[in-house]
Amino acid sequence: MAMLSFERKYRVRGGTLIGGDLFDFWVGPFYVGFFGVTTIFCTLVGTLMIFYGAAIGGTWNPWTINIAPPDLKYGLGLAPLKDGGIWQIVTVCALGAFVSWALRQAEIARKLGMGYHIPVAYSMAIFAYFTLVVIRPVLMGAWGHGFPYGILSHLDWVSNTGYQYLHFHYNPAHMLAVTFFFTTTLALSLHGALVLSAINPAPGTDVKTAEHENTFFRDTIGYSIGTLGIHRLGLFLALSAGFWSAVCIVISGPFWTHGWPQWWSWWLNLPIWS
Ligand code: 07D
Ligand code: 07D
Ligand code: U10
Repeated sequence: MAMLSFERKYRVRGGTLIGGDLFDFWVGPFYVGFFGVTTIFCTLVGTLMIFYGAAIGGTWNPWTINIAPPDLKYGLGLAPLKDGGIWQIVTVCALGAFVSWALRQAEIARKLGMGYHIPVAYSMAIFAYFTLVVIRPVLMGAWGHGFPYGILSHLDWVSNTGYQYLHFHYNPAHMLAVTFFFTTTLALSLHGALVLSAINPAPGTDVKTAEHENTFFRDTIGYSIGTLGIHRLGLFLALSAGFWSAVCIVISGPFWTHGWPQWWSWWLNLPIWS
């Protein structure tokens, strides 16, 4: 079906989760919907607060702008605006915008009669962020454990937090997350390369089919996961990377306070060695 006639067929009202027909329209290429409005609203307020924080923060250098979380002394309470309150408002706006975006994806999927795979997948990223700025700080008793909003300052936070546990690479959940990230890129490069090699061959040669793709991997490694299977695997790998990332940081502090290398002493303490 030509794109234009397809668009005429699906760009119709219905399928919204909330708001009925109220925001059920498009602006240029963008679907609006109730959650498009809440996305725009939260993004605007959050961005304005970042600009306000930058204005009183003494630098307009984009790399060094820093919106810091409150001092630990404020615990889980509200902090004064200029002493971490901006960070708290930005966090609420960010969560509002991210969740709105996921729900807007869900509405668009409903309109198109598609599955909810994309909003579910994106929710894993939101979950990782939520773990960093809500779940872990709440478990540790202070918003000050969240990470600061700034391009370089958030890197400082990651490095400092890592070294608080001496050697973050020894965190077993971090190992799993890193391995899933690496495997995701391996899978995507194999998949991208395989598809291009089959359906975009040299000029003058025939386009190949899924049979060729299956056969390539049977010949190489003895097994082909199949054309649908590779997408299931890719989604699983990527979601696992995000999931184990959230796990690796939420256990650091709330459930393990020593250095991560020490965690492995269970291995040396196994009775089989004595
Ligand atoms: C390519 C899609 C496009 C998205 C982009 C990001 C902003 C921030 C805000 C000045 C893959 C847009 C950026 C809106 C501007 C202000 C206040 C996605 C693509 C281009 N990080 N991080 C980056 C965020 C955390 C870490 C870059 C966000 C955790 C390390 C960018 C979050 C930890 C490195 C960025 C977040 C952590 C980075 C490129 C939220 C563990 C780098 C991101 C909301 C996860 C790299 C200077 C990218 C870099 C980098 C954004 C959280 C670690 C600025 C929005 C606290 C080690 N992070 N990050 O391409 O170059 O993502 O940093 O959680 O080396 Mg980060
Ligand atoms: C949180 C981003 C969510 C984003 C959202 C969307 C916008 C809109 C708009 C573009 C989770 C935002 C959207 C703003 C933009 C437009 C238009 C993603 C998030 C919702 N580490 N480490 C990880 C590696 C070391 C440490 C995760 C590798 C050191 C700490 C991952 C190495 C020490 C933390 C990872 C390495 C250390 C991590 C990050 C190598 C430092 C975390 C991915 C090769 C000395 C963080 C949940 C992630 C984490 C994390 C990888 C090294 C510390 C597995 C490969 C040894 C403290 N590290 N790390 O989580 O788990 O993405 O966060 O050395 O907190 Mg690590
Ligand atoms: C994949 C695929 C595949 C494809 C694909 C893709 C995966 C096989 C078929 C897709 C992949 C790619 C295209 C490759 C590149 C992608 C990446 C590398 C990923 C990273 C992406 C980016 C960096 C791009 C990011 C861009 C974004 C997020 C777009 C930004 C847009 C907006 C912010 C607008 C969003 C619109 C909204 C929220 C609603 C509509 C709103 C408006 C138009 C604005 C006007 C507002 C209103 C009308 C609402 C009113 C607002 C109110 C009332 C608030 C007022 C408040 C006040 C305070 C005033 O597998 O198949 O190929 O292509």
